[in-house]
Amino acid sequence: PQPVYLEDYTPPAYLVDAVHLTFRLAPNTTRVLSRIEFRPNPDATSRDFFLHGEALTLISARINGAEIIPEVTPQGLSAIVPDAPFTFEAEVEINPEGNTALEGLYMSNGMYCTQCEAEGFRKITYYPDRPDVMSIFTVRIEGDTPVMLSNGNPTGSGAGWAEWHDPWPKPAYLFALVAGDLVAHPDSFSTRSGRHVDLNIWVRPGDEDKCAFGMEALKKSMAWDEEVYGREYDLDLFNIVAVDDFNMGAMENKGLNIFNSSCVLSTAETATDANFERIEAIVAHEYFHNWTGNRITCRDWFQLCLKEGLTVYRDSQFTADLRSAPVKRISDVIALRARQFREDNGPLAHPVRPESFIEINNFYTATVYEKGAELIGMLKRLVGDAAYKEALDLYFTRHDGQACTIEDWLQVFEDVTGRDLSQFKRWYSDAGTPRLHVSEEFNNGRYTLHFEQKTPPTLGQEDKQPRLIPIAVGLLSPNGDEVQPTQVLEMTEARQSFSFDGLATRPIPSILRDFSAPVILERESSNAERAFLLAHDTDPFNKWEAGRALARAGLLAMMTEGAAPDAAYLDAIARVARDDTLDPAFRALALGLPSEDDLAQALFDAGHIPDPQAIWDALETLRDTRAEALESIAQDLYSRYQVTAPYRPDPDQTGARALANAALAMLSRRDGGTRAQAQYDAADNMTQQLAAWSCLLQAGAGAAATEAFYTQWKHDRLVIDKWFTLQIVQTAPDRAAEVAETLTRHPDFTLRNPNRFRATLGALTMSPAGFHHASGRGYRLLADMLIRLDPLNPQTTARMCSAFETWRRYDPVRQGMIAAELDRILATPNLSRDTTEMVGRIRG
Ligand code: B3K
Ligand code: ZN
Repeated sequence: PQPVYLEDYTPPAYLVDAVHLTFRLAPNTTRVLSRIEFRPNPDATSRDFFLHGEALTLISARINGAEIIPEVTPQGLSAIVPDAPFTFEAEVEINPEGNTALEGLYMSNGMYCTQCEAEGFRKITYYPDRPDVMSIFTVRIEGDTPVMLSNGNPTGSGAGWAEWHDPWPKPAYLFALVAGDLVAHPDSFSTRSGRHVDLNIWVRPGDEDKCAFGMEALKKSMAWDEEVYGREYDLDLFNIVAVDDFNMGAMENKGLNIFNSSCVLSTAETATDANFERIEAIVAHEYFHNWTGNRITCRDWFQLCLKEGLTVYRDSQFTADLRSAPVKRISDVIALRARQFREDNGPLAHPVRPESFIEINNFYTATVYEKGAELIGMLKRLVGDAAYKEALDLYFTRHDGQACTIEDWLQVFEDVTGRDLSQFKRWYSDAGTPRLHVSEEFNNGRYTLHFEQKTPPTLGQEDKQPRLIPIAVGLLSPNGDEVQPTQVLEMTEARQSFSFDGLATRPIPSILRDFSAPVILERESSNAERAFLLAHDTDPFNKWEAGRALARAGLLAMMTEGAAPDAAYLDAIARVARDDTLDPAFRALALGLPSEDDLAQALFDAGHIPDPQAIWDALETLRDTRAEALESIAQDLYSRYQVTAPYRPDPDQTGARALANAALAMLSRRDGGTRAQAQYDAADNMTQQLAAWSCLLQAGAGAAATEAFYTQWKHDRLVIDKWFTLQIVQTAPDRAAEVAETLTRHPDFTLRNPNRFRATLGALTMSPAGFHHASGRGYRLLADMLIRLDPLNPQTTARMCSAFETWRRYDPVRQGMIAAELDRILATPNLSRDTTEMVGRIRG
């Protein structure tokens, strides 16, 4: 397969004014009749008529009513067409039941549903399947299912049929159809201009009681977008559907969002606090796409970050507003470093706006989404809140109804502020995470920070020009007072210095507050200074960061110098843990430790070859030592932060449970799991139940709970996913692959459900010491399973390949084993384009 290049973009040859679709649903033989009103695009550079189409059986085609015999290839259809507006009609047959790739029209538990982004519509019918072709859709569905839904508003229905009309022009990737035996959890919302909107969450019968929280999240999102961005909903109906078999989290189809059931269904008994937070964020994210993605969409898929970066940024703002802003920021940065920095630092590194791809589905990445969101945050910090608001208003008015580019996006900021953003644009075009080195000087009351930025070369991008980096800095005096409140320094040069005058003593700097830019800060520091910042920094992010750095430094010393667990860390963390003026959720985060993957990278950066088992051992030693040192504090926290009120997944209860369960994890290392067993037996919600079972497994006392959990929940797919995952992540490294392998033979394991695949194989890759075990068993198992999944579901297979992306940091023996597995995957006959591209890029 040939790559597609951004620079080759040309406007569509024909535009579509209207499209009528009729679906005659049947599991193996669905007929799709289309009538498409085309007109030549005055801006086109060619008059060739080509429609995308894949895995379609063409029954007949007509132009202006006359039957034609088009030229058909596996990619699509071409024909000779009039040099004037014309009507194209086609009838095709497709096989939803046989569609295991979950792209296009497919079936999940007897229910018809669609996933069209990015290029799935071409598996439904012949069409110019590109986001810059926007059109008005009218849809008729014929079938024997009780509920039949599509985008927009219902315009009629009867026995065996339903019709829908969406008045808003949209690209084909936002088309959706759902049909099945579904029940609704209904509600409604009045927009601030008085539009009455019916809201529904559609689920399989039996799941009605799992919708209330998702519905509240939807209403909060609708209100928030009006208040903060001035954006109202624009139809009389908003539907959400929960689907069990889904490749990702959810999809923002116009007026008919389709969700992975794991990202919308919840009850206190079946979902954890973390699940609730994620559901709230994803419901918001998909809803926010109505303006950032649907009303204003992308010109081409290279511009994906235009809608995804902005929408992720908007959903983080929403969560920060509803919950705790510092806790959200810290969690986002943990995730950014774990996924995006890792990606940016390896063979899959690519710019936020990529310049070429083979399979676009492989570019729904942490870089496009999460780094894309960081760029919006930086822009806002650079121009200020007021200008940001003005620029967004201009974006919405200027580009409503259009398919846009990053140039359009940056232009509104330039127009509003008069600033030249060409240097900032490098953040979109250059891959790699900048390293920001800083050193300090203090002379006669003048304190100077010398910065140097460098971005390592990435594939195809050897030399990188300096970027515009907003560096938020504050200064503390040695007694803990803030002598310089946060100020944003704008670094534009490769090396640049900034001075602060009139200081009585040498200050302690707090640099990159709130993580003001997605860079790696390199600075010589001491444990004393880190402990000082953990105690005194007024910036919650940097306060947390100081604790994290202290933990990391101690762990690295344990691994490279054979040092004992660091007393300074234990001391400092004890102080934080018992400081009741601090938010419990913050304290729970502060009690977290750097991940195994984070430590592997830190070792590698320091010139060592990481040993996954040694990393795991060091973490275990530190956890044991800490459990001993903090035992009485943990006892106190565990009893004081029990929630006695009825379960609510709100920030207060969530924070209290997080802290109490962090304490329980420490206590279980001392009491063999007695308290955990008691909590397990008494638990009336999944957060408490899962935390307790996790501690029991860790303490080696989980067997009974493992059985009880399965018996209690075997009827609930989403809870059983947790059952698969937790057993694997809580197994000691030498047995993790074995446990995972055994679970792939469990009767409840299936390759057909992406959630179950991720719950099992994804879980293995989340335990690096188990996955990278010296036996190579983890590598073999993953490769075996990817080879089996690929013919069924290329998208999920390809995504999961990124488990191997860090392979170059390991020793030659491990590298050899991984290379052999990658080659074995690549040598598989008929390997999908998705997986071929991913494994090829990783292998290098
Ligand atoms: N836009 C979809 C993702 C589609 C992924 C296609 N492989 C969900 C989202 O970002 O909201
Ligand atoms: Zn999105």
